[in-house]
Amino acid sequence: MRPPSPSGTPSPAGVTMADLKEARVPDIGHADVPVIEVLVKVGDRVEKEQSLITLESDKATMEVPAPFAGTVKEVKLKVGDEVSEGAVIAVIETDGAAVSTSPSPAAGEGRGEGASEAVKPPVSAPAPAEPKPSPIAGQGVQPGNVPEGDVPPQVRPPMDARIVMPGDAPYASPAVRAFARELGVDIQQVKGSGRGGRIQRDDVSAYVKHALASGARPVAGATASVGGLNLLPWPKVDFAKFGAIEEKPLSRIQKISGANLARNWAMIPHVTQHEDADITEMEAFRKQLGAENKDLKISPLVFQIKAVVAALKAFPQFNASLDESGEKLILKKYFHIGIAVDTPDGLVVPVIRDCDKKGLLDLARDLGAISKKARDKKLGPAEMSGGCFSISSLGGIGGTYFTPIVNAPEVAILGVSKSVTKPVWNGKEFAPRLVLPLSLSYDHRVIDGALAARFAAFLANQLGDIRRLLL
Ligand code: CAO
Repeated sequence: MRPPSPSGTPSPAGVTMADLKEARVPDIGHADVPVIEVLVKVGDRVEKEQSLITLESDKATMEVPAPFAGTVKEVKLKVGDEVSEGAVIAVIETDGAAVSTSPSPAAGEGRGEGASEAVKPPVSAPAPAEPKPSPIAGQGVQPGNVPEGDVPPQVRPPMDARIVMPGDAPYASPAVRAFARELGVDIQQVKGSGRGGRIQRDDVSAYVKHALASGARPVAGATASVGGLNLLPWPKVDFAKFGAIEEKPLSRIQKISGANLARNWAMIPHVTQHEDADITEMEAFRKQLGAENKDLKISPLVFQIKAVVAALKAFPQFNASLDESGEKLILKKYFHIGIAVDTPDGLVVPVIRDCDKKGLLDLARDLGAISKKARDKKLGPAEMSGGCFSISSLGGIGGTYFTPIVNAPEVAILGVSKSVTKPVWNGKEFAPRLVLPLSLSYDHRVIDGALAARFAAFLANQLGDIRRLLL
């Protein structure tokens, strides 16, 4: 019996608005191929070419697309059914446009385009589909998925199913691949839980959930090279099992700086060059300057800023950034220095501008002002941008050397540790000298080791010779 439908109901303009048609399995080159996925259900609206089912032969996985657009009225197959050419997949109520454009070889019989047939009793399946669907250019075999020899030649030309072959490629249907692409997931990374390791939609979802939980990037491609490291997921430990614990959420600053530090550490090939500077004279001068300017805190940092500016002028490659493509170096003609400031909420790096144009006292004032602003949480984004080079001083705290992380897109950073008085050989005897440990981390893509050693030695010379610094 013909199911009730608006089929044949004339529209106000006298055009047929809808009709029930069968979507059938086209010539797939095999008989009795198992259905492994039914991708639509009753009530779904399908577009022409939208996949209806997935079939899986010994050699290939195929998706069978809808030959016309419409609403699914009945699904005739279920997972596990074995089908051959002509089997009815679904009954679809087509819209007016589809009907009016469908060729109708036998007038009134509704034989339409592709492997479809207007519903008429009795519906017998499987039945030979005619006429055969014509191949659609650019569709069907996905490049790289199907080794030429693995698919019987007769399969492809007449077939309207899209084939995905496992081969070396992951075993997944086009719908699952499309889903993975939509989420930016590199399907090569996903482990399939289906039969024979087949990747299912749920596997992709689980992969994304896992990647998000572990903080890893699931995507492939340029920025995805970080995800491409194929890192182990973050260890999931129930710490409470081992003793009392307390949870403390990270501050906003910690979350932001943490994400930046992680990217910079993972993406920049870091090398750290260590050097000692003899700052005996510099320290004597600093104390003198402090005594003369009691209202101002003259931190050793202002001398370091001066020395860094001189070094950046002598080695312009350090006052540079790689552009986004990584193929061009942008050399800067200005000298804005970022200073890492430790605050109760985490690390921030405000920038002191035009350090080349400022004297020691100006720098001392600026440093005092930005570190206070940082600790009072009053720094604006503009005050933390535009830096050329950063200095991270742990000198007030202690320690010998460390490896600071380059503050991208800068290419180098100076770590300063606590100065100590050491016996230093002066050619005749050991003399007590105040020695400042310096740690210069640099982006090895931009800076060679020899250049970094020269930069660090230059810095030490500047700090060691107060006359040079004041020039
Ligand atoms: N060696 C020995 N003593 C040093 C020193 C050094 N390299 N650097 C500073 N000091 C002394 C200072 O002279 C000061 O002593 P006086 O009060 O007797 O003069 C004392 O240590 C405290 O200095 P400070 O650290 O408070 O101040 P600063 O001006 O030297 O530095 C600032 C300012 C904002 C950089 C600093 O307070 C700060 O936040 N440092 C931490 C930066 C940081 O966390 N870096 C890590 C980044 S990576 O996670």
